[in-house]
Amino acid sequence: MKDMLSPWQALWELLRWAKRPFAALFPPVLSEHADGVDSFYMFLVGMSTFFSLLIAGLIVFFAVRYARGRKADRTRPPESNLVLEIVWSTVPLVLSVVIFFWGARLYLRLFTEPLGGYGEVVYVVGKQWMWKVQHPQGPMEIGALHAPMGIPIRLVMTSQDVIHDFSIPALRIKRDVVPGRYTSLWFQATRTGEFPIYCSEYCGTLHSQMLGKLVIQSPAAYAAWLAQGAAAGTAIQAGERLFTSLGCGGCHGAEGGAIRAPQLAGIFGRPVPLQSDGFATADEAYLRESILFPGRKVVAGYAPVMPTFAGQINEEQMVELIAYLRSLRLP
Ligand code: HEC
Ligand SMILES: [Cu+2]
Repeated sequence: MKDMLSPWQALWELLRWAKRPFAALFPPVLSEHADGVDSFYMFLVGMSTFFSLLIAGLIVFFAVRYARGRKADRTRPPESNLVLEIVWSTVPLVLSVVIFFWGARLYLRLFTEPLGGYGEVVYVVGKQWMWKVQHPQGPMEIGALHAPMGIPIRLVMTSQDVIHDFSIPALRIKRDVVPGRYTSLWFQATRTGEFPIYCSEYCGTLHSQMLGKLVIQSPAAYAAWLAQGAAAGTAIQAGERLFTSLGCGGCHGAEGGAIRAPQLAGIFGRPVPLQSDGFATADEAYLRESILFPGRKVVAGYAPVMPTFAGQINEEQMVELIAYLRSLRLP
């Protein structure tokens, strides 16, 4: 029994084998997720092909067999067939349930934090017509995303203007990038190389030129690249400069200013008690809202005196501020 494949594994092996001749038609496969998506796709195409051929074949078969003038038995037309009805109800039911759970599994994995957490968070800001990528501990890149192989990378994305869509075919991932909110994706590349990035939401005149390249490096090469870029200034450093120049430190400073304001060290990921009862989790969306619309969620025990910074900070500066706040650890 031990050496036998489970039905699931057998199906998996069959799909793997069936995918091979079509590999040239697909983008390169850069992650386990991409491989899983392809298997699912092959299953759907295979199933549709099977039933299309079956139905087309039966149409032709019956058309020929019962064509006018043909000698066929037309005396006892069947009125019902219980077995047939059960079969044609059960088979589609089972198949649609399989499709649902298989698809849901792929989808959920894409939106659930991997065991062991993310290795790094990278901020992506889309704007007409380019991708700006901010590495908290490294440089800002335009139209490129460097990432290490074998490490789960989380992308936190937003747009400066209209809706864009960050799409990396080799990873089989894409997601809308929407002004005014953060969306995220994650991936773990299984090999090194360069792969195209596209915008796949029509976003104006130069949409077709809103391209980028994903550069997957070995962890050592990536660390070297990051360190070299960091020399020219990191997102965290830019965020710290903004924190000073916008006067945030006047209230949130370590010594405490004239106005009592919450300590921001260690804030990221923490539950924050709110004046209006309940808690908010200090994630990227909460920090952004706290800075642009401080009145919406007031921290319990503080007066709503923080001024709004809406209109003073663009989305790139916002992710720099967030990267900085995120880097503040409790002493
Ligand atoms: C005039 C003083 C003042 C200034 C300037 C100020 N803040 Fe605040 N901030 C507050 C106060 C008071 C609160 C708590 C009440 C509230 O939630 O609005 C707060 C709340 C916050 C929170 C939520 C904290 C928590 O514990 O959940 C964040 C994040 C924040 N500020 C960031 C900033 C940043 C970034 C800047 C600069 C761009 C800034 N603040 C400038 C007074 C200030
Ligand atoms: Cu776009």
